[in-house]
Amino acid sequence: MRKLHIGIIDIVSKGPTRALYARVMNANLASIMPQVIGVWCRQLGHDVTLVCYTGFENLLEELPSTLDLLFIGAFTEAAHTAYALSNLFRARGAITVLGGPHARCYPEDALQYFDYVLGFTDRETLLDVLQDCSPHRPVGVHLSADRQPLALPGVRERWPFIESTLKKMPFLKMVPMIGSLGCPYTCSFCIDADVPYQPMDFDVLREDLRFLLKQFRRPLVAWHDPNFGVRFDAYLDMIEEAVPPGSINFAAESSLSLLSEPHLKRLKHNGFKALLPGIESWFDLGGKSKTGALQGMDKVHQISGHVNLILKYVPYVQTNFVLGLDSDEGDEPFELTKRFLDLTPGAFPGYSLLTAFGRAAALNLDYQSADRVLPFPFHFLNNNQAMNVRPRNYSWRDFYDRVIDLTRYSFRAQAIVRRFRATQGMTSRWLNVVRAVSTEGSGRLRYYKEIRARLDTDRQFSPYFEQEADELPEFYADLVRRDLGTLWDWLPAGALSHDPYSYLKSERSAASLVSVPLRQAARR
Ligand code: B12
Ligand code: SF4
Repeated sequence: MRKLHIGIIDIVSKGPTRALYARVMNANLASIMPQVIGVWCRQLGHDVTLVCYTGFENLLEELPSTLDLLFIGAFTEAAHTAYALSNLFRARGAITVLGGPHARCYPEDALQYFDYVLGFTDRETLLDVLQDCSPHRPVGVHLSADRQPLALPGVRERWPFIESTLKKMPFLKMVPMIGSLGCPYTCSFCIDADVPYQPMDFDVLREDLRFLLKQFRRPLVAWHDPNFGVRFDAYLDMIEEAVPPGSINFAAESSLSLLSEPHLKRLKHNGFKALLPGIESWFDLGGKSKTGALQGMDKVHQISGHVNLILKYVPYVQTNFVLGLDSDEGDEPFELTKRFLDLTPGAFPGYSLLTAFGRAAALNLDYQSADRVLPFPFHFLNNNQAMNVRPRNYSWRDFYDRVIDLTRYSFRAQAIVRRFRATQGMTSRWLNVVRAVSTEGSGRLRYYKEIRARLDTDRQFSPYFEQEADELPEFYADLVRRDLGTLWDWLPAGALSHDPYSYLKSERSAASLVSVPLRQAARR
C-alpha cells in the first residue's frame, strides 16, 4: 500500500468560538477513537496529522493541503460542521470518512456527504478503507465491524495525540481512558443496550496508569466507559496494583447501583473525584438506579440519601436527568426534581431533553412509528438545544414553562450558594459555580425562554413544533449560520434537513442499511 497523507479531525466544537469556557474545557471533550485511528494508521506506515477541533483552530493551516484521506469524528450536534468540512476537503482532493456517534446514529444521511461512513470500527475495518481509498460519490459506502473492537491502543500509544490536545488546556487537563465497552444492562433508550459488555486488556490499563504518572505530577483521568465499574473489584484491584492510592485523580460515569458505600470508600481511597450517575426519571428507568418499583417522592428520598452518601466520599457529583419522558405527566416530575435539589444541595443537576438520536436505540422506532419525531436540524440535537420527540403528556408550551421553571430553580443564586457550601474542594466548588453562571445555567435559561416566547410570537414556531409544517423556522437556520461561521459556505445544499424517519423506513424496507466488506461491495 502506498504511504498516504492522512488527516484526522476530532470535532468537539460546532464552529469557531471565543468563549472562555470553551477555551478552558473543550479539549477535555476529546474522543478516544480519532486518536486510535491515528495510532493504527501510523502503525501501518502512513503520515498522520490529528487536530482536536475546539473552535479556536484554523483547520486549513493545521492540516496539510495535500491530504489523501480525511477522517472526521463527530457527534450529531456537529454533523453540519462535519458535512461542511468534508465538502471543503473533498474540493481539495481528499477522500473523506465519517466515524463516531453521528455515523452510528444517522448513517443514511451521512452517506450523502462522505465517501465512507463507519459504524463499529476495528483495525480490519480501517484496513479496508485504507486499501480501497477511492471516491464513492454521490453516495458513500457504509462499513461496520460485526462488534466492538476487542482491543484498542492505550494511553502510551496514543500519547503523541493526547499530548498535543492537552497543550490546548490552560488548567484542567483530562486524559481520556477506556476500561470497558458495551454494558450488561439493557436500558431501552441507550445506544449500548444491545452491545455486549467487554473489559479492555488490564495489562494495557495498568501500564497506561504507570506511564501517566511519569508524565504528570497528579494526572486526571476521565474514564469514557459507558458504565464504569461493572466489574468493580477487578477494576479497583487493577488500579491499586498499578499506582499508589490517590496518586491519580479519576472521573467516571457510573450507575447508582454500582455505588454502594463499601465501593465509595474504595473509590475515595483511589482518588475518584467526580462521578456522574444517571437518575433519568422519578417514574421510570428504575433498573439503572436500583430503586426497583420505588416511584415519586419515595424514590426522591432514597436517591437523595444515596447521592448525599456519595458526596461524603467524592467531591464532585453530577446527577443526570431526562426531561420529557413518556412516564412523566403534570407538575409532579419537575416538582420532585426540585425537592431532590433541596435535599441534595451538593449535586450538580445535568438535564437532558428527551432526544431520539436516529438508530441509537430500538426505542426510537416506537417514537418514529407513533409519528412523534421532529426534523430539527442535527445541529440542535445535543440534549438541550432541541427536543426532537413530541412529549406524550405535555403541550410544548407547558413543557417549556416547566423546563424554564426547573432551570431557574436549579441555578438561582440561592441554589448556587447552597451547592458551593455543600461541596468539598475548591475545584469542585468553583466548577459548579462557573457551570451555573455560564452556558449550562443562565445560558440555557435564556435560550429556553426565547424558545418559549417564540412559541407564542414567532408565526413559524408553533406549526413546526406541532408537525403541521416542515418549514424550518428562520430562527434555527440563523443559529446554524452563525455557529458555523465561514464553514456555512461549505455546507452542501440540502444538508440542513434530514429524514427523521429513515431508521423506521429502513427497518420496514427490503433495502435496509447494509454494510459489507469493501471487496465484496466492489464485486457487486
Ligand atoms: C464517554 C461519553 C462522553 C464523554 C466523552 C465524549 C467524547 N468526545 O468521546 C463526555 C462526557 C465528554 C461526553 C459528552 C457529550 N456526549 Co457523550 N457519551 C459518552 C458515552 C457514554 C461513551 C462513548 C464512548 O466513548 N464509547 C467508546 C467508543 C470506543 O465506542 P463508540 O462510541 O461506540 O465508538 C465506536 C464507533 O462509533 C467508532 N468511532 C467512534 N468515534 C470514531 C471516530 C472516527 C474518526 C472513526 C473512524 C470511528 C469512530 O469506533 C468505535 C469502536 O467501534 C456515550 C454513550 C454510550 N454508551 O456509548 C455518550 C454519547 C456518545 N454522548 C452523547 C451526547 C449527546 C453527548 C453530549 C452532546 C452531551 C451534552 N449535551 O453535553 C456531549 C458532547 C461532547 C462533544 N461534543 O464532544 C450521545 C451521542 C448521540 C449523538 N448521536 O450525537 C451518546 C451516544 C449518549 C446518548 N445520549 O445516547 N460524552
Ligand atoms: S446502564 Fe447506562 S450504559 Fe448501561 S445500558 Fe443503561 S444507560 Fe446504557
